[in-house]
Amino acid sequence: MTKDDCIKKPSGAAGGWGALKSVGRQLMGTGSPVSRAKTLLSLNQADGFDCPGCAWGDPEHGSSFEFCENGVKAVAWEATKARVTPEFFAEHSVTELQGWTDYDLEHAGRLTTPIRYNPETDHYEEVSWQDAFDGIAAALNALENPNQAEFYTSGRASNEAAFLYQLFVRLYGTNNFPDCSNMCHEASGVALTQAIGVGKGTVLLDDFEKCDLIYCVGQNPGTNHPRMLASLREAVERGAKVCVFNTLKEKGLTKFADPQKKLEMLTGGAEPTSTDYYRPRLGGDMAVFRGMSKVVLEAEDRAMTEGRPPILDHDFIREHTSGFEGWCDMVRATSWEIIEEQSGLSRDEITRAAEMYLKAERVITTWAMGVTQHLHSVQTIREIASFMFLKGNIGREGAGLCPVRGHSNVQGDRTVGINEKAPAAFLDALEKELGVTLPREPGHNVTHAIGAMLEGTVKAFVALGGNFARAVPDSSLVADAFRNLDLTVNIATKLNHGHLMPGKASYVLPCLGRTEIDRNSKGERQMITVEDSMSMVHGSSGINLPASKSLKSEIGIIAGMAKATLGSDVVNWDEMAEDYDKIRDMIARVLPSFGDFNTQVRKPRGFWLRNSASHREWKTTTGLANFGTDDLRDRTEWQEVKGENGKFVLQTFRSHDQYNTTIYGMDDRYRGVYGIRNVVFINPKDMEKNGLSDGDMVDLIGCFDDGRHRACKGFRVVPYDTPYGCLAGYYPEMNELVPHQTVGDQSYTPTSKSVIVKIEPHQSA
Ligand SMILES: Nc1nc2c(c(=O)[nH]1)N[C@H]1C(S)=C(S)[C@@H](COP(=O)(O)OP(=O)(O)OC[C@H]3O[C@@H](n4cnc5c(=O)[nH]c(N)nc54)[C@H](O)[C@@H]3O)O[C@H]1N2
Ligand SMILES: Nc1nc2c(c(=O)[nH]1)N[C@H]1C(S)=C(S)[C@@H](COP(=O)(O)OP(=O)(O)OC[C@H]3O[C@@H](n4cnc5c(=O)[nH]c(N)nc54)[C@H](O)[C@@H]3O)O[C@H]1N2
Ligand SMILES: [Mo]
Repeated sequence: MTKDDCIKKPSGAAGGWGALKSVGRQLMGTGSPVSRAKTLLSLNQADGFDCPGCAWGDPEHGSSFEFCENGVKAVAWEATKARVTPEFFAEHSVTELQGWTDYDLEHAGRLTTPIRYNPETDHYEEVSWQDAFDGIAAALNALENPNQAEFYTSGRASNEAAFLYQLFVRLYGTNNFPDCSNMCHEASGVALTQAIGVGKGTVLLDDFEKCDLIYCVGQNPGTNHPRMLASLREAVERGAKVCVFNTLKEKGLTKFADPQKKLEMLTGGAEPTSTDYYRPRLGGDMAVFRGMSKVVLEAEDRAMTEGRPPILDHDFIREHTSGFEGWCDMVRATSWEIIEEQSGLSRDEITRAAEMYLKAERVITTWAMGVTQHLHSVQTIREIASFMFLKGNIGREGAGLCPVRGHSNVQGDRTVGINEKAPAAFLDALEKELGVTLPREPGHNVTHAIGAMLEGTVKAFVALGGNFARAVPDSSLVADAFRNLDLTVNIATKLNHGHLMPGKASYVLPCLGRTEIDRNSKGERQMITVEDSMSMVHGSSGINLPASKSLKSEIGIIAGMAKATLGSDVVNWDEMAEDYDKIRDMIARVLPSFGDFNTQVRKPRGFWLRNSASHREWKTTTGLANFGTDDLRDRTEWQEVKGENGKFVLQTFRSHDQYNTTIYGMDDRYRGVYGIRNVVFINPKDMEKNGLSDGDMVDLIGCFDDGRHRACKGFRVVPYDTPYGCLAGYYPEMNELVPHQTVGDQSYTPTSKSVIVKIEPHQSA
């Protein structure tokens, strides 16, 4: 492919034949298409397995086959026939594998046996499970202090695995629980806990069928939550408004051809997924919502002077909220000038977007990483919540707040205790259950763990899934720190770069995936559970034969490590691993909201984990829903640089062919990019100003001033419909440019959507 073949005009709508073709390719890839098709038919079915693709909810009365390109890719990725065997590791040294791309490592296939790094030969070698467990236990027990170990979790782990893992880690003696959520929706958790007393969304999938307005902010469902497109499209079809705020014009948010609709597929039709589309600047959403609130308050004032009925829900505000007056004063005092400058939208545009709110009775606001990965994300989400309180758009049918989660069980993992500062009530209940004292000192999140690694105070790193070293900011700096560790342990399905930075003792422990049958020693099938973005908890059991006979379930691996490290005096680990019902029983004793967990979860589609805010009960400091208390920032990153002097604000996001650090393929179909990932999307006016032409190769240089040179070299310029001064490019490659020191206020989330960079002509050396 020549340089110019890489970029084409994106054509057609999201979904449709393009998605089906891609699915076909996945099915026809390695392995038998028939068995793959069978696997796909079990996706998100009451008696099948939960799709590892994303955390979007499942419809109550689902069609027989919930189609989604994202899910198909995730399933095909796991169900590959390619295998990484001990022979593979005998052939390739770790140093050699470090030179492979993310794409090539993933495509090597499924891990098959436990392996241990041999520093003398620089190769991984097969090890027995018991030797692995004993080696890990010896290294963990040799540490002076349990706080020298970090226990990372990625959000695919089931409720049962995550609960058992936190039990092990807390009994071992630390609260160091960095997890992927720290880089993801942490700001939603923090802001919603302050505002409504629960760090989760308040809507169910049904509410999308009943609302008359959806604000969809800072997310790209066409790629990342394709099943959400059906909800948006249905909303538009029944006459509801869908108003998008996204820095880029994302294809899925304009039109969607539903592959489940046969006629549409035949006629090549597609229906809109939004009615209104606004493109704010990076980091401009707080200003957008502040502006919309101003419009609502002004409309209320007019209604009052003109003797018309009020627009605000005064009963809700009086009975249910705190801080209304103070917040209103702040909103009124904010000038349109600063709102327009920060948001990049005109007063007219913001007024139009807010007028829908004046008319709507039931409103849902959804958001994802475009909102959560900035310095002032917590304040932005508080502002969104405050705006929603104005008309009581929470805790009633068809209305509410909906952070759209990433990993399929990232929400559940937090619920069952993956939390570096777990609520006291949870720790109290756990202590009562176990009859022991547990550590109370807050542990490390991802940002703290990175800091401790760079300082050299961390000695051991254990990962329940994920790809920490590639997913974090300053990834090569963090990778160097890994090499000084005494112990690294990775529980994983497939090989990734995080496994190739061995410390003194290193193990990779291969586990069963979601799609695979999990049997105990008696041959009985086991089920795990997950919680989706809408707090629905349901069972999941795989249907494929395991990729290798030597695999263990995540639960089996955790139990093995725990037993070897701690013994079985407090918890009978073997018993738990033998029967997951026992883990669920313990979860329900510690977290009463799970009720009769084992019975409830066996009902088709599972059960809803009661959410106090959805019932207008406010478990906040004031006992009420809290209006925001923060003003807009003095200056956003965009205001700092404004695209002047070759400096820009960069967002790092996902292409259509990746799952976080997993690179399925090299295309980004909906954005018209084929065969390459080293691209930077830029506004044509910025190109002109900087003397750049389509196809030029440039270097991106980080501007954070701490003496470290941050660079991504040799990136192709792609003219794109992004606001001037705002660039975009793919993660994880661009993590080299994200400084680990710039993190969200109160959330500690790396600010991956507002990185200040310079563009320079490409220099090859
Ligand atoms: N296929 C696939 N599915 C996935 C994933 C995947 O990698 N691949 N990842 C999963 C995970 S863990 C997560 S967290 C989710 C992520 O789901 P998303 O949040 O959709 O992920 P991103 O690709 O980071 O996209 C961010 C979107 O926000 C917009 N944006 C960026 N900054 C701003 C801003 O300041 N304001 C506004 N209004 N918009 C902005 C971008 O243009 C982009 O459309 O998806 C999950 N599902
Ligand atoms: N610059 C930038 N950085 C970001 C982001 C961004 O938008 N921009 N997004 C952030 C976000 S939202 C997230 S969630 C993180 C993601 O960070 P992580 O969750 O750490 O990364 P993943 O790429 O999802 O992890 C993939 C690996 O998980 C393992 N795996 C897959 N399935 C299973 C399983 O069932 N069990 C086990 N044990 N292992 C499994 C495989 O080995 C695979 O290689 O990255 C964050 N980093
Ligand atoms: Mo995420």
